[in-house]
Amino acid sequence: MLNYSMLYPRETVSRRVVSMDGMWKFCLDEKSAGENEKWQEGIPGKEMIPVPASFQDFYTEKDIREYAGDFWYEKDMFVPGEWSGKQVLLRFGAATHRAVVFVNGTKVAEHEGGFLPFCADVTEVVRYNAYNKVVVKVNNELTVTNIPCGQTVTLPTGKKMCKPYFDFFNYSGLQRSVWLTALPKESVFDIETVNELCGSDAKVSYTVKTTGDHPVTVELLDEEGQKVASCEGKEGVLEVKNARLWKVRDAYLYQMVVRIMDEDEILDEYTQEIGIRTVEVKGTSILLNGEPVYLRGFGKHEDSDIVGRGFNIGVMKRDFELMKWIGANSFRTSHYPYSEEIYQMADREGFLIIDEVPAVGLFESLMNFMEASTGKATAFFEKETTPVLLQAHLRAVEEMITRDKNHPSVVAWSLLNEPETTSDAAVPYFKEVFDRARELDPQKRPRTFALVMNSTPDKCKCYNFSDIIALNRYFGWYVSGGYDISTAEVLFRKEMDAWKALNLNKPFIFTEYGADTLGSEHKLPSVMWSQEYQAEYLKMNNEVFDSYDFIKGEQIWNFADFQTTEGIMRVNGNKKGVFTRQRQPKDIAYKLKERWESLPLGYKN
Ligand code: BDP
Repeated sequence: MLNYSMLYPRETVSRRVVSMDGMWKFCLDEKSAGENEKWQEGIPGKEMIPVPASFQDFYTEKDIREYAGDFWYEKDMFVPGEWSGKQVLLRFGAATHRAVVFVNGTKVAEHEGGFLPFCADVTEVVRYNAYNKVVVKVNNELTVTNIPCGQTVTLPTGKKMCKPYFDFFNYSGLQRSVWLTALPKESVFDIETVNELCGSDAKVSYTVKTTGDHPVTVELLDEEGQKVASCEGKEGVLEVKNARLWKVRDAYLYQMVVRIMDEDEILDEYTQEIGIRTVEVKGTSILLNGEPVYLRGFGKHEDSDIVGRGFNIGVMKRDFELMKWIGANSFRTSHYPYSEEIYQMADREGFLIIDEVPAVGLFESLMNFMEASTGKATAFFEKETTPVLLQAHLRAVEEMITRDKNHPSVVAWSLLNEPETTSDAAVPYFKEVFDRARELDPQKRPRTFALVMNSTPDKCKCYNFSDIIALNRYFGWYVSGGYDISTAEVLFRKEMDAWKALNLNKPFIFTEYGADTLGSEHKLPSVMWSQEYQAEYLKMNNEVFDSYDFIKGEQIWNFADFQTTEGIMRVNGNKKGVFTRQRQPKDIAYKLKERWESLPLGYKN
């Protein structure tokens, strides 16, 4: 179990939250000498940088953008005197890929993994009613013992360079919000809920964990703030008469008010937003509240100009507006869990999320996209380091599910993206990851992973772990592109026929399909990279999707153009976006809108 609470910071009668976002001091540590030089007590120089943001795209020096190694942040924080006697925590939304946190020179936390939150308990080290110095040492090197996987090499110049086994830029830093919070000594630590529908009523079973023994009460409020159910005890069932269900693009949220009581006194209060809905897989159907849904939407990235992977509230808003405009109902958080605010927005807007752990690059290749269909084998799960990687992976699964389990928008867990599944060694690894997810999720949501093109029905040893089979397929792009698209279609149908013949009785979805397209290029007749070709590619793929009843969803790659490592296969980034990186539509967006708006929610059921 995690030794810190994953609950999102909220102010209530008993809790205080102060944002630490803004300008922080910043310094690169090329020689990794910071700790010896006592930077934990204060970092050198006067350079300032915004938080949250990736550090890379602010600067004009290529050496900074491509920097691999340690880098440091520093900020002074005032801790109010009236907080003495409370539990004081520093909470980082994420530090990519690993961090050590110091307060007033003392180490207070260490965390591995760049896309999930962690807390430092600073109760004993802070000075009250005074300023305190927070220093964070972050490191962005890629390894094969942590996810996402890659290498870090040393160039002849002596500089280190990251070589990702994945296709997105290795943005890093304090990319999400930092908070200073004060909790009562006895506090709510974790909340779990499970929904059951009974006619027009619903039962919400809950479990609350606290840090003490005082009794717990729970109230459920509707959107008008009216109490609709209540219960006592750390475990119980809230009986909701005439429950308003959380539905696709028609969300309804209840507030669950959890209190720790000492007689009439409230020791702690926490409010958790929940939606009442069920999700399950039955035969080849994905059911929400017992009704079939067909997924239409995107694989996305947290990626935008200037701030890179930094959480950007404006970009988030624009992305949801575009997804509504185009008639999408879902997205996958490829290839890492996103900022918590994005799930909150999806909860409100009624979008379905496939929540993905950062397990990408589990196939040894600097151009995974190019080698994905070559049949290449890299013995990825047979390395000496595999057990270490597995531990990091399991830990990320635990952090993700603990963080995201109460979001009604989260309807499935994606536990890996494009791993190497063709060797027997993958099987025990997969088993541990899939079992752990099942054990940790109180709602037992469907689990999946995205299959690379090498993972064909005859060669993949792991597809049976998935409750929903998710395919990443690029017929007509990496395979038989352009004028040869008719061959691509033949090969595509051949593969789908082979899946069909297996009779798996499971839903299939496409978690990736797409063609790189320059927003500036038109060509009649089409050539690859032109907007005309993107439309032809889409048409062929849609025809294949429509030919198989067991295909229950399509999430095109990608929502928007995004930054990658430079190279001959990428034109300043991956250009498979339906929208440009500036969030303007390419021509294909209008075609998708037409299709998605005309598909019924329960298409093919
Ligand atoms: C797949 C990856 C994705 C890439 C995409 C592509 O899952 O991250 O960006 O293909 O090549 O290999 O565009």
